[in-house]
Amino acid sequence: MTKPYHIETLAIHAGQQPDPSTGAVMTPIYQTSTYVQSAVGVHKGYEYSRTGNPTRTALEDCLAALEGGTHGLAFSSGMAAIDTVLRLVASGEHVLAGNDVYGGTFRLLDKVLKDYGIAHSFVEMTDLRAVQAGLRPDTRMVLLETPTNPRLKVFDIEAIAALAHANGPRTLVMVDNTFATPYLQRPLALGADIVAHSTTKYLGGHSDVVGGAALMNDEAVFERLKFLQNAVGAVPGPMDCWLVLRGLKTLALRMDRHAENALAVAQFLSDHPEVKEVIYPGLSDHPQHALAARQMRNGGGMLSFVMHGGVAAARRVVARTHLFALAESLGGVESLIEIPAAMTHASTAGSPLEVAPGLIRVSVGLEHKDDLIADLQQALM
Ligand code: P1T
Repeated sequence: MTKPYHIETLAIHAGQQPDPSTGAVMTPIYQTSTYVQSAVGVHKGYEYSRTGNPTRTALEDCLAALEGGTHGLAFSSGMAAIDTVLRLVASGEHVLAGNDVYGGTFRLLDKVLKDYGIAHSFVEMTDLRAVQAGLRPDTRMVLLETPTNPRLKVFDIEAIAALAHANGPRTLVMVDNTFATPYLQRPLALGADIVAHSTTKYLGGHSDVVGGAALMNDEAVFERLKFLQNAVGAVPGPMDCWLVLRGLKTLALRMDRHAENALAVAQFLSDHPEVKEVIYPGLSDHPQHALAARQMRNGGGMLSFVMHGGVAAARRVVARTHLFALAESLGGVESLIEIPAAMTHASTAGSPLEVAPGLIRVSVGLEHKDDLIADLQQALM
């Protein structure tokens, strides 16, 4: 049912039909580890829930449809999804990554995979010449987030995918679409080979589940990743799949309001005398605003800012907000605030990806924007 429907409709229906045995309109939570076989190897398509589970299948099909992919795989976390995709890279091969990524992705490359003979380098992907110069004959994977976590850089997916594919047939492009979601941007249509997600964030949308996903079109890539998903085993349980499915139904509504609120908060912060810099792709002074306007439906719900008063002022602000909870993660209905250098990105300390200690990151939620602005106003005083 992919082709003729808009993403709002796919988010509610793709992969989901009324349950054939009961008529239940909502996908049941198939809380089972195994499935009966009428004779050895004769079954209804499911043998064991690490390999496949009907609630998970519904989520995988829905997420694939939203990203415009033919195949989807769900994982137990965003890191599990990224780790499994990176197992396409063999020892002796290279990963070229953008120079701003989630701290866990940096840690996986720098503190885990390096020890297994997988090399990596980070480049400034707003500079296409740097991308070109960073590609090597042994580059198997180009990995980027856009907008990036936490600096909200916007990278040109189409141009980077073209450079990567010109490097040779083995070079694949993985875009972590967690910040934008398929409602704002669809990397597969722009040339990416694989889209990765932390479904913990906007896709689940309610801060009540940890999950991940990988979506793609290429049959051979899917078959290998499906094999790895089963062999490695980082699969989500049916209840977690159901929570993400439930969250997805309101994705379009939520993302429009997240962006409306984030723009209002970004404009308020930009006008505030104590604020030195605001980074939000939806503001016209963002360095890649024109690209963001072309590549994304709106500016999204994430922004970062820096106070004139530096680290001390930043720590004071995050301790004084009431509606914005001081917490890691993002993408839920409630607003969150954090200091990446000390929290989500602590693993980058001492590396070229180290985040400035005074940078404040905000996940703008769905509360009334006037209440959010008033909360920041009193915290900044
Ligand atoms: O937390 P998990 O579901 O494993 O997802 C990891 C991940 C992957 N990619 C991006 C862009 C992410 O932001 C994350 C998780 N990020 C946070 C927890 C955070 O607060 O930034």
